[in-house]
Amino acid sequence: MKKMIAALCALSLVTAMGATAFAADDNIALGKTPMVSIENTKPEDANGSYEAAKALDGNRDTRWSLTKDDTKMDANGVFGADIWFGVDLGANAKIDAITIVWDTAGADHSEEGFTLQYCTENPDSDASWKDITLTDAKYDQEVTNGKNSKGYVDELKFDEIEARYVRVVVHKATNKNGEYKSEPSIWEFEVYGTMSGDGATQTPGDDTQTPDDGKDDTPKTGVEFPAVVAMVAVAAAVSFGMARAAKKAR
Ligand SMILES: [Ca+2]
Repeated sequence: MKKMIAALCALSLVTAMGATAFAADDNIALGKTPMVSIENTKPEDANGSYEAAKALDGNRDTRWSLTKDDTKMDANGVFGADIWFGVDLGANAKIDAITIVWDTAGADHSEEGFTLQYCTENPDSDASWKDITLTDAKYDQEVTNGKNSKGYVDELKFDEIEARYVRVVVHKATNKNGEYKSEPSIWEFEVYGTMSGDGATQTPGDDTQTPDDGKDDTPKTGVEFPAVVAMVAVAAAVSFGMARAAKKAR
């Protein structure tokens, strides 16, 4: 019993620290709530499923993807214009870098291919979103993810801003010359910074911005689980102490 309590206490301490101790270079989008402009209809296949949460799961071998049918031509003949993918960080955060690991298919991953935007409230209104001005950027760095899947990494830096909602708006889902048309797809969308104040706590139930909140969308990090573990550990320790005290008293 003593060992179990000690283990529970140690686990609760470690998990609680993990939930609240943010360093400046943490990916604070990890496990947060995804936001997308159109619902995903790409069916599960041998490589898994493609819901939006797959671009926030910390695994560069799982991805969010639309289908070619989802990706329409707009009135100006631009394929895939204004499709966006984003994240609700759950609270305001100070951020200064975003890394996008694109799939080989889909959007133009270069400077002209997309815009980063942010806001602190009212994400349903386009008027809320402001463009992020980059101060440094490295585009199209080819990488191999697991299972030999290829990706292109864009490392994007900017002066620190405060934001709760962050998104990448795709201008066209083609290559640089507009020749190859394919659906936008992102292996991983990483946002670097620190949560403001008590922002480590994700707003409970605030998933209204997630059109595709499917079965696997549940954020994989957050404070709810450590909090429960801590409460169980404390309760166990208290009851154990009381039992010992009662035993001594006898
Ligand atoms: Ca992933």
